[in-house]
Amino acid sequence: MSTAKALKKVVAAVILDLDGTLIHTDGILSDVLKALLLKYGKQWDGREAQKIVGKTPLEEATIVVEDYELPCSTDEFVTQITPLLYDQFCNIKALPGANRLIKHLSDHNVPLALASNSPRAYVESKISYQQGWKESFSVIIAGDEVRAGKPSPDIFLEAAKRLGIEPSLLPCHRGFFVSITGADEVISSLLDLQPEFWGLPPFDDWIDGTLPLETWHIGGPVVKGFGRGSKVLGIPTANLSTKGYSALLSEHPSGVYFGWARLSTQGVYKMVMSIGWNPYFNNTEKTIEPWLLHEFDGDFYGEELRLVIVGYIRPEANFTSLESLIAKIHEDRRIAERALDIPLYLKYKDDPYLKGSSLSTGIIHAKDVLLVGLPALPRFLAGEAGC
Ligand code: ADP
Ligand code: RBF
Ligand code: MG
Repeated sequence: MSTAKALKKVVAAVILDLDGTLIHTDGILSDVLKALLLKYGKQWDGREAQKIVGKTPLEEATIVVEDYELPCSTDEFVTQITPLLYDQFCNIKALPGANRLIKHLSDHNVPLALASNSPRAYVESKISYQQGWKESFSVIIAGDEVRAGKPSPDIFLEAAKRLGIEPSLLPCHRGFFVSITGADEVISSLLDLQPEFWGLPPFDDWIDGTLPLETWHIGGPVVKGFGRGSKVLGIPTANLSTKGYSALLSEHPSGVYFGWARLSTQGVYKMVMSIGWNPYFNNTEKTIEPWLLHEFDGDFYGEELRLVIVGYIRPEANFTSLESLIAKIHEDRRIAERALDIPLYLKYKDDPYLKGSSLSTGIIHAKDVLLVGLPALPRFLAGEAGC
């Protein structure tokens, strides 16, 4: 029996985290905190966003009240922020890959639980705006339904109990933990999760090395980059400024994408692009770098460039040599070039955004996906789930 088949037999359930895993909560949380802190004459600088996503309201309030030295108690802060948050839950977007994962697991009858540190009422409200989610989870467990929230294992133990599975199969004992923060498998987004790696049914929506996405747009004048695309790699990239795109960039994960590009005076071209930190070069800034798959006579800095992103190829990676980075980018080019001839992707060559006048935008990160009931781990997530 293959390892995957052997694993499949022992997968009992999947437990998913909500905030930052399935939904993009940072955005609304930042907006609400910004508005509330202004009332206290303070300016929200966004640094705490990562620190507080996934915490209980009281934990969140404690961090903000202390960090910003607010003249109110944490309870008062919770009372003030709660209605503001409720008003915004309808605006929280599902993270890329979330709907796909939930539908896939539920179509394959994999028992699914949602375990969130948020209070029950928040969880119910947040997921009520996400179509089909409530019915997909056989167990929903919230922070106020257990003695201690994550990182304590209580919430997982309770989820296991309600799912009717052996607590010994939990990650804190024998299962696996998939996370962006360091675990058995570290992924930068749900788009990179390979269920078959964990003995779960594989996704069947990849087409010739590409994953179709709900399209999103980005545009602006071509700006100067580090000047090494053409010079060092022989691969020119028409960089777009990330200014004004922070929400979009926090919503979509770093990685290699492809789609169509319009240069205002020249036409529409196939493109493959990298969004991220360029780990090979250790950049300290995120860049948006489309490579237009066409030979141009010269540069076109300053010209307006619009992109419609139609699919995903792979996460950003580091490489042991410049040659292997270049070879991989050329492989990305071949994949994109071929895929864009498929009607599914070809049709977006006519996307109104490429012609229209308004510049709108539309980017992930996954945190914790708990795969319960897999065999013992060689290396365990000490501290991750508090076990
Ligand atoms: P920089 O670091 O300034 O972005 P690059 O070497 O990556 O430098 O790219 C330089 C410029 O090359 C782009 O901004 C664009 O004006 C031009 N260019 C020429 N051909 C292409 C192409 N096929 N795709 C993208 N940019 C191109
Ligand atoms: N840089 C990386 O460090 N890792 C990558 O995986 C990576 N993939 C890329 C894929 C494509 C399609 C393109 C166009 C660029 C990629 N780059 C990657 C970015 C490359 O390092 C960058 O364009 C140059 O450093 C020029 O700034
Ligand atoms: Mg460039």
